[in-house]
Amino acid sequence: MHAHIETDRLEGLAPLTVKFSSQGSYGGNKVEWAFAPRAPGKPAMPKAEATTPVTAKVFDKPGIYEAWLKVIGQGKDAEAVTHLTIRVTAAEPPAARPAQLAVEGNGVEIADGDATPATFDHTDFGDVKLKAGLEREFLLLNPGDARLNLGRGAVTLTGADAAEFTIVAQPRESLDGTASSRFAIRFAPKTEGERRATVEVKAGLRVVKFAVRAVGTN
Ligand SMILES: [Ca+2]
Repeated sequence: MHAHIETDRLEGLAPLTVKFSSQGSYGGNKVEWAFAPRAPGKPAMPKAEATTPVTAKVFDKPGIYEAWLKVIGQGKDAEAVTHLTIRVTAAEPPAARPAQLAVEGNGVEIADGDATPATFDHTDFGDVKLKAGLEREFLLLNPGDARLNLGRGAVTLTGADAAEFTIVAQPRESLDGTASSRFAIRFAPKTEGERRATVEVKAGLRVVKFAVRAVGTN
């Protein structure tokens, strides 16, 4: 009597499915399969999980396992047992996402190239009294995993009326993965009327540009 295990693999990433066959065994007319984490010493075969010549087992978690086969014949003590080791390793963690640049106003993402200022994302400052001025905060985010390097003075203003808008607070010079930092723009009208400017946020080659608008009122 002889017990012999054939497998399609002996190791792999979790969850690992392994096919087992008792082909090569002889002298018996029944088989039993059992699987358990490898234990020190001389462990006994655990409770049978399958009784077919061919079976499959899914090892969900990383670890070292023993697969057991018992071949059972007729008569007392007519059996043979063997086991082999299956190694299941942890799946690779997902690849780190590169640094990314995103801007939010009032909790709403402002898309790169947005040329239509709106009150709901604070890009439209609305009516602002002469000499009063109004400050609006924006959030700069790095939704990636790698560090985002902004450098000094990452936020700039351009456009015909840029002189009436001022960056009063710059974001931090670098943002770790998933970190954020605020910046603020102040509008202080010199005369009545609509004013427009373009905000540019730059982090290396990554740029987000969007329009802001305000109206000076008496
Ligand atoms: Ca818009």
